[in-house]
Amino acid sequence: MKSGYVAIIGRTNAGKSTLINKFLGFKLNIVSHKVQTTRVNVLGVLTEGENQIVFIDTPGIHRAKNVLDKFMNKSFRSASEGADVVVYLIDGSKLFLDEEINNIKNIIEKFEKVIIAVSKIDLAQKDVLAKNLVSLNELSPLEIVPISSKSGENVNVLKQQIIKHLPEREFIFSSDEITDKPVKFFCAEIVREKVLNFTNQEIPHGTFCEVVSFKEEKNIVKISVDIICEKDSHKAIIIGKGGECLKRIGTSSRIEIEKMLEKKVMLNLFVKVEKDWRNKQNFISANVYN
Ligand SMILES: Nc1nc2c(ncn2[C@@H]2O[C@H](COP(=O)(O)OP(=O)(O)OP(=O)(O)O)[C@@H](O)[C@H]2O)c(=O)[nH]1
Ligand SMILES: [Mg+2]
Repeated sequence: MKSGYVAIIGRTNAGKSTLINKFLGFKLNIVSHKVQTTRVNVLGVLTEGENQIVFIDTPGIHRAKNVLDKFMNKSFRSASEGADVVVYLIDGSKLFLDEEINNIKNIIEKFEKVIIAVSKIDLAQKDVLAKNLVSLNELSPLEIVPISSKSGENVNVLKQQIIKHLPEREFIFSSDEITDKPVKFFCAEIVREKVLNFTNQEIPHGTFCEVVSFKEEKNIVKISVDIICEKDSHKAIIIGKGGECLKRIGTSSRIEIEKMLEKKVMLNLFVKVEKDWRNKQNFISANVYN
């Protein structure tokens, strides 16, 4: 029997959450083409036969500009420290920067078991991918696996490599568990994903969503979610002309939450302003990381 924690780390937008969803075979984590989508560590448990992989989705590594960023960067470090295997995911479709190669070198020195996965190979031009793979030559991870979560190429190979390096251990979670987070967390995340999809510029990054009420009735679940943003002008954009934007966020969130809960949902959204919340330590500790 093998079981262990596997931290998936890497820069923002490398495709970490997409990869974990692909491993699990369903959408657990929210994903977007915008940077800094994932904000907290989320466990995704994959139990297959005698093996259990507990994936830790982490916020992408990025330069900290505010208190929230610092929290996010701490998350990937704590995930790596508690992990049996660390998978560093790097976007293979763009030429690797020396700075990132140095980062990976440090991670390989610091942690015992590091696998490098080169992502988005479906997008990568052949010469770019070839150059990228050459620039990894000087590193000595356990394995280097080029993958695509989109086409599925080598995702199984990566899974087998991860299992190879897992410790012999009883399962950490029971085999029917899939995550450490409550359903309310995922409801709020789905709404935040739609805000990311339907708004632009700095608005999505300054938005925080919270389920304030969750009432399960016989045939319907009634859910209220607060969308908290940083400025009155942002609130106006999220609501949109005649409430159009909020309506789109609401409809698309409701459809996805209904799919997740397998039940009809009535979703109420409220947009609120908490000025500069990303720099308020108390607000972040009390809300985002509780
Ligand atoms: N073509 C292609 N796109 C991908 C692949 N993997 C991820 N993407 C896209 O890359 C973008 C970022 O994906 P995420 O999974 O949100 O990236 P992340 O690393 O979790 O990002 P953060 O949470 O911000 O750290 C999304 O638009 C994905 O659809 C892939 O293998 N191929
Ligand atoms: Mg993510």
